[in-house]
Amino acid sequence: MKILFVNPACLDKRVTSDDDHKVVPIGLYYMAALLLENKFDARILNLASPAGMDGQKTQSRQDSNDPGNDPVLAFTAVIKKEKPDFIGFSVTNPSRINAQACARAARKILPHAWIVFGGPAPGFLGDYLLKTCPEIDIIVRGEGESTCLALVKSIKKGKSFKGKNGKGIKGILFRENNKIIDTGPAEPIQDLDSLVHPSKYFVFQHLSMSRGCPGRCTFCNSPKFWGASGIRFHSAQWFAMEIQALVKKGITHFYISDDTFTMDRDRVIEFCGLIISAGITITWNAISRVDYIDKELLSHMRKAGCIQISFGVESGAEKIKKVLGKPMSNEKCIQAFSLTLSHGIMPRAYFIYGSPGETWDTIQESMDLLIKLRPLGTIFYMLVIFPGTHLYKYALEKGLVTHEIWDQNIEDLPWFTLDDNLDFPQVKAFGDKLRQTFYTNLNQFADSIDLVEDKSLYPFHADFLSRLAMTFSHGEYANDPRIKDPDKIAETLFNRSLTYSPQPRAFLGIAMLLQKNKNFDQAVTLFEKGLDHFPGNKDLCMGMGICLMNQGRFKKALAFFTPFRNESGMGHFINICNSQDTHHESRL
Ligand code: B12
Ligand code: SF4
Repeated sequence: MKILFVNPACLDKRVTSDDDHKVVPIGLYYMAALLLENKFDARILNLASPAGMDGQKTQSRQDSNDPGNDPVLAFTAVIKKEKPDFIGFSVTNPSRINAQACARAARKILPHAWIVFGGPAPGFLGDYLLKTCPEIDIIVRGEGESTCLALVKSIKKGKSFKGKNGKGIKGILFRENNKIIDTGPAEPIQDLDSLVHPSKYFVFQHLSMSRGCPGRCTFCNSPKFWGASGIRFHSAQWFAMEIQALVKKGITHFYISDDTFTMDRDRVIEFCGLIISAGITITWNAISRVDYIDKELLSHMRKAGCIQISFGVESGAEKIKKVLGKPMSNEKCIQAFSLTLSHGIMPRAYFIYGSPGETWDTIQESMDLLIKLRPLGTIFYMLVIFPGTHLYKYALEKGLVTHEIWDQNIEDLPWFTLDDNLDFPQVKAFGDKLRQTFYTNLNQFADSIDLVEDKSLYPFHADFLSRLAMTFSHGEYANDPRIKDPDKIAETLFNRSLTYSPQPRAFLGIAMLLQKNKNFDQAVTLFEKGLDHFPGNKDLCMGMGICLMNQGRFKKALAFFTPFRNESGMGHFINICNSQDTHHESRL
């Protein structure tokens, strides 16, 4: 029996534009790994990425001959070739339109294939999707592994998953005699470690240690999705093993996607200890809440490779925080941001604007808080509401919306469209003002970083400052017109980095800035210093080689390139050096 799991694209325009929409949901890896372990033929097709996420057994759109930019065409090409018996879509609200289009196409091409929808959108819109999309056979609600395995097994044996008198497989919805049958919630998997390690079969960067969240934010459906039976965790050992397996497959940076990663601090400390004692060099980002952070925890996290923590701050106005169900005080947020930053971890703030009751006064309060938080990264979201959230329920009850809204070609539902006191130009202006406040103050935030005086953290401070400097000199902040003199900020940060510990990225960064200003002699001196500390470092050798080429010293440059002659791109530099007249150089 052939199973094809599909990550459908969000609305088409986003397909190639935003990396966040190309990620295969971790849940698909869990389910596919479980089925593979049970000797089923399971694959994953990523329609959200033209390039594809290419873990083994993951099929990208490019594999499918002629995907072009149309995910539905790419999908049909794959199913015509593969002829799966069971097609399982992982569906979010933004991807439901493409998922439905694929389901329609699949029904025509493979009339007998089972078409199954699971994931966040079907979790709360199951009835609606079954009513409006006759091509869907089954909706899986909530956690998928046990339900999916049971379904596939029963289909393979030709047994009915429907059962009699409602005794079918739990956790599903289906049609029978023009009625929708709901078998009720499935038993949550209590021991997450009993699941097959997805890394056994796939390669990926997003992963999570827990399922569920202690929060009750009114705009979020995650706690409800993962069930009332409480939060469940992988053991620290299982999770560390998963990371180590992925490191062996070449991954060095991870996105730890737990809703609130640090809610069980002792487990996180144990996990960090395992990573540190394994001696692997990795970096990772996490998401947490400002009331689940303390010094000891942060110190462990930093030493285990954590370089960024995102916190949902949402607003600086008490009135808005109340509406959003975020009880954390501004003081608590400020403390958490300063503590995180002081450990050399980049604190990133999520803000929401356009909430019920939002005015220029509440936006001003958010801006005031933003300045006090001094975040080094931010994401500003316009409030959108999804089924399964408290705010959506409120809107249904007040008659502001019906499920039929999802007939429209929209990814999500911005709150302002339901609110007489708000409109798009105003809400957009709120967002623009918040972003402007962040970017125009960012140089000051970067200038005033206060790091803890803990010698064991000095190499990590050096790493942090030089990483941040790179975002100003070459990364995300380098070409943003709202940021004043990013090279100057970068230079200061690189120099500060070197006061903590020698750091190849800092030597390289300063030398590159010097080169940019045609200050080749000083750049060479700095490369030499860097190479004294890190002999044979590839980036420093490359930089030195290029700098020497700029000085016309090709023969000398060649000596820095040749040890890396087999690396991609190096041949180009070697050829240039070889083709130059080196007689001239000997006189230099
Ligand atoms: C990490 C994360 C991301 C990451 C990685 C995304 C990814 N593709 O995994 C990034 C940052 C890239 C991201 C992006 C976005 N995300 Co996001 N994300 C999450 C988060 C925090 C964790 C996801 C996760 O790993 N869960 C753990 C795994 C095990 O669960 P899972 O993948 O959902 O799979 C399980 C079940 O859903 C089910 N299942 C899933 N698919 C299928 C398919 C079948 C056939 C079956 C049987 C079962 C099944 O079984 C799986 C195993 O138990 C969730 C919240 C949450 N805690 O779930 C939000 C969440 C999924 N994201 C959300 C949103 C809105 C987005 C964005 C649209 C944000 C934006 N405005 O740009 C984008 C677009 C994503 C997309 N492709 O549609 C919403 C979706 C709401 C909705 N109703 O649609 C969520 C639920 C957050 C929220 N509470 O609002 N996200
Ligand atoms: S927004 Fe974050 S903290 Fe709030 S309930 Fe959702 S996952 Fe939990």
